[in-house]
Amino acid sequence: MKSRTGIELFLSALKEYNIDHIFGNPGTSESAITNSLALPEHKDFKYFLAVQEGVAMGMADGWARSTGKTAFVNLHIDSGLANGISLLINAFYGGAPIVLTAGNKDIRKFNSYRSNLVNMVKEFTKWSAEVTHIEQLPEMTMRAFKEASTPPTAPTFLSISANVFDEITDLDVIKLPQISNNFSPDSNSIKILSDKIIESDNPMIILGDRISHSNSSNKAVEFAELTGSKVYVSSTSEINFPTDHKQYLGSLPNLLPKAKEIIDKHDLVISIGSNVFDGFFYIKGQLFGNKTYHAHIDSSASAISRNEQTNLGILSNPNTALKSLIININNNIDGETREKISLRKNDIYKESEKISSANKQTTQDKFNDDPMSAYRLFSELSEVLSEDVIIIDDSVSSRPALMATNNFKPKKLFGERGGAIGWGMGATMGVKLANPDKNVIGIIGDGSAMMTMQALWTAANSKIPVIYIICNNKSYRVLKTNMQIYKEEILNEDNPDYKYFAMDFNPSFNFAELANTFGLNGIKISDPKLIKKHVTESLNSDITTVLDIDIDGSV
Ligand SMILES: Cc1ncc(C[n+]2csc(CCOP(=O)(O)OP(=O)(O)O)c2C)c(N)n1
Ligand SMILES: [Mg+2]
Repeated sequence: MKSRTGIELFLSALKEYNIDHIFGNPGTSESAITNSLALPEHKDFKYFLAVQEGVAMGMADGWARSTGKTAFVNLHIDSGLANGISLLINAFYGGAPIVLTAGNKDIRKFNSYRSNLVNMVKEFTKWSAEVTHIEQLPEMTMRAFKEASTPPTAPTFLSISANVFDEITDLDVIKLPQISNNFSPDSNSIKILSDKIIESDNPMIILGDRISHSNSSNKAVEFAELTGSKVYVSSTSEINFPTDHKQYLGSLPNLLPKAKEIIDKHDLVISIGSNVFDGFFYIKGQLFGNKTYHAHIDSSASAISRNEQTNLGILSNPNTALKSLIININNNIDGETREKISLRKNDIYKESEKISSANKQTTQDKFNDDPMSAYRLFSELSEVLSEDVIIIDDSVSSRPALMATNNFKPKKLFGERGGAIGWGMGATMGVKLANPDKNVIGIIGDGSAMMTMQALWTAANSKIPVIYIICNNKSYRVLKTNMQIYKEEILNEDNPDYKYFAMDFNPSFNFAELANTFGLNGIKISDPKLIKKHVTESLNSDITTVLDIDIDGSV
């Protein structure tokens, strides 16, 4: 076997694991990497330089979510890693398959401000380890990729001591195993749940992002229609169910009493690929009472009965479980039950129509507001969005307006996970790199955009043509709406006096001018009538456009 350096072995492993995009920001501890990447034999690696680590993390997250493949990020030692951790948190809670690495100081210089990088990221990675000897490199690199890509997918981390890259080895790359994640549910549990569904008077489904991750949206539609269930989503950032479907009733409220009010109306709730409930504020109580039978199907064992009372847990790929349930129900359901389901569906259609009418009314009421409302902005946008466009939603408090004025099909929108702001600027470019032939529009709050504004430099440097729509409401508006919930629902104040401390931007940001300084196309818009024109002109452009749109920030 031929001898080579650790860095050459590592780059061969990346090739073996189908990595050709590298998102990163290097330092001296990564000299071996940049030294080798400059060689002609490695020209097939596309390196995307981010000038702030959050941008690299956002790009990797967007790319991984859109391709379903494992993304690779390399950051610099403790300092660079620290900058990346904020958006690593989003990737971790969202389950994005990402292998993150950082170079560390030579293990032989142990006492020279050498940090324990693994300790820094342990909380937000599925698996993390340090490679201190070249003999460990093949196994640990393979393990990092295997852990990241097998369900539940998540980021993993390798700290690599500088000596490892320079040492010589005759070891070879270890291939990744072929692991099917198409695992089937237990047939007895499927029988129990099918019977419960057939007996139920008003079943409800709660879908989560592992529906989208397992490409189960079509099966979820078939299942909802067969069973006549109401469909809610909970703590999601993907489109798991077509939002214009007549059985779709939106997001489960994230305040416990309001979510419980909905749950209590159902004799059967089936959570599928879902975290079920993730309310931010603590409110005493349990989501499920004893009158509701709660079944949970998931590929993540830890998601089942994580907090909620659960009567039946089914560990399975959601797609396979839904297929089995559909077959089982079809084999056992009688004509009378089918009739009952069909009547029940008419009631659900009426409920969803009521939601659509209320959304239309709000849009109409706010249509001529000055400054323009988020509803007007997205209603104008809806007229120029085709099936061909992918949306990155980091619109924060403008999200309800986006969802009220537009319908989305699975894989047509990727949303922010919650946690850290700053995700959307990088994620928009990551999704574009994954879909070079599609138009990708990032809709981003001004506060979130400002966190990772350095992304515009990467858009210019790496020539990644996307469209950013910045919701310039001149504030951290969501902090104001959450302050209202805090005072009313948590502190139970009778006559709350709202003082929105440290939530306004004065001066406000001029994103159009910022874009222009990077040689990009920056346009400031205050007149809603200009939105369609500018969006249309920006589609298919070979240069990034920033549409900086002034919208109302009042609460
Ligand atoms: C890294 C990080 N810092 C601070 C916060 C707290 N935070 C959550 S939402 C938010 C404001 C978002 O503002 P913006 O993007 O302008 O959207 P808007 O609320 O105005 O719609 C802030 C500061 C956070 N989530 N993450
Ligand atoms: Mg804002």
